[in-house]
Formats: sequence, C-alpha cells, structure tokens
Amino acid sequence: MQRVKEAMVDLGHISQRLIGGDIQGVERLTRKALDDGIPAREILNRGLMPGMDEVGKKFKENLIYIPEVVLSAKAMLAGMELLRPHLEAGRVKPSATIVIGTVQGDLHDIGKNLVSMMFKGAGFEVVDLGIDVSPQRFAQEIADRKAHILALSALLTTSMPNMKKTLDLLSEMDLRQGLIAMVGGAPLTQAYADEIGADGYAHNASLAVDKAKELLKSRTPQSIGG
Ligand code: B12
Repeated sequence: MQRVKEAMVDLGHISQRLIGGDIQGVERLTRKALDDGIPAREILNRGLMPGMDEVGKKFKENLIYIPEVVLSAKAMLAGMELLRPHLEAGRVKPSATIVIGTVQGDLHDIGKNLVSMMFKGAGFEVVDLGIDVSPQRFAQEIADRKAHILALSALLTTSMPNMKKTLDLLSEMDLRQGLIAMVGGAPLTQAYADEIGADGYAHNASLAVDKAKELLKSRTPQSIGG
C-alpha cells in the first residue's frame, strides 16, 4: 500500500507558536522541521526570528505584556537549543578566542546566545559570560583567557553606557591594545559603536561572524582560517 508522506512543517507555524508562547509547540515543530531536513538556519531565519520580531512589535504597541514576552522568549530559547548542535556543527580548530556577554544591568540574552552559537559554528573558541556582566568581570576574563575579541551585547538604551564603561576600564587596565572590541544589540548603531571607540558593529549574528573575521584578518593576516 502506498504511504501518504506527512506534510513538511510550515515554518510560519513555528512563528505562530512562538508568538503564542507555546514552548512545547515550538519544540515539537522545530524537531519536526529538522527531521524533514530543513536547514537549521532556515528554521531560525524563517520560523523563530520572524516570530520574535512580531513579539517585539506587539510588546512595543502594548498589545502584549511582560508575562507573554517571557513565554515567547522561553519558546525561542527552547527552539534555539534544538538548533544549537546544527548551528555549531563543523567546528574546526579554534582560530581565535572570543569573550562574549550582555552588559551590566541588562538581562536580554536571546540575541547574544545566537551570536555566540554562530561564532562557535565559525570555529571560534567562545567564552560566554552570560547576562548582567560587570566591566570588572569582562576585564578579568579578557586578561585570564588572553582573548582576541570582546563581544558586548545590549538591548536597553539604559544599559548601552555600560559598553563604554567596559571599554574605558579595559583601556585603564592596559587591556585594550590588540583586543578587538565588537558591540551589538537592537538599539545599537554603527555611529554609537564609533562614538564609544568599538572596533566593530554588526546588525545580526551572521554579519557578526563576517565582521569578526574581517577584523581579525586586518590585524593578523595569518591568524584566521577563512
Ligand atoms: C524578549 C524581550 C525581553 C525578555 C528577555 C528574555 C531573554 N532571555 O532575553 C524579557 C521579558 C525578560 C524582557 C525584559 C525587559 N525588557 Co525587553 N524585550 C524583549 C524583545 C521583545 C525581544 C528581544 C529579542 O530577544 N530579540 C530577538 C534577538 C534575536 O534579537 P537581538 O537581541 O536584537 O539580537 C540580534 C542583533 O541585535 C545582534 N546582536 C545582539 N547582540 C549582539 C552582540 C554583538 C557583539 C553583535 C556584533 C551583534 C549582536 O545579533 C542578534 C541576532 O541576529 C525586545 C523588543 C525588540 N524589538 O528588540 C524588548 C525590549 C528590548 N525590551 C525592552 C524593555 C523596556 C524591557 C524591560 C525594561 C521591561 C520592563 N518594564 O521590565 C525589561 C528589562 C529587563 C532587563 N534589566 O534587562 C525595550 C527596550 C527599550 C529601550 N529603549 O531600552 C524593548 C526594545 C521593547 C520595547 N520596544 O519597548 N525583554
């Protein structure tokens, strides 16, 4: 008897589940999409991300409130967790060490986690310090790990100044020389990055990888594998 093939997951349904804060639904459909052979990046870019964008819009317009956003964020993180091994696959010998974290006063970590995953996928050694990271902690880790790149994330206009505080402390401690400082997060701009003396800014996780490679290449042509 001929078997009827089950339909492939519609990635729009993942977005809808995410907007509805349905953690299990997002997990189930993400798993199914992977089983269907849909590439992890496509699931991320056409399923999870548009859902989170919509959540952001609704939150801004006061159509939903913090408890709903928390559920959607949890659903996003649950989906990302399933994609993680695929996004990080194909690791080669680490070409550089990156210390990454969300700056002090800021608890947003979805974007930072994505950037971190993409960096790992590109073969970098990533030390993720998490959220609400003080300038002192960043400085300590940069020194201890002999990191090549510092990647700072901020989602709040009120926490953005802590990026500058971190960079200023690194300069004071003589840790800024040779270190590439990258910044990112929804409210950031290239102009702000320039203003605080960062070396690089990127609008999303894929561009963050390109930027990191470009900056490394310009500093030490032989240190990066491409
Ligand atoms: C989810 C969310 C939350 C969740 C966070 C859960 C979590 N685990 O992260 C919760 C509910 C906890 C939350 C809390 C709050 N939030 Co909130 N939140 C959001 C929301 C809806 C989505 C953010 C997100 O995850 N986007 C998806 C990711 C993938 O995108 P991303 O973070 O921008 O990251 C990408 C790029 O920016 C870039 N990137 C990110 N980091 C880096 C780093 C580097 C180095 C590089 C190169 C690139 C890079 O690459 C990423 C991937 O492509 C935004 C709305 C929005 N439009 O951003 C509001 C938003 C950021 N929140 C906001 C506010 C006000 C708050 C609260 C103050 C609310 C309150 N009254 O309590 C608190 C603050 C808590 C705190 N101290 O941090 C405001 C900020 C406004 C402002 N001008 O500062 C926003 C913009 C909503 C709004 N329009 O009002 N929030």
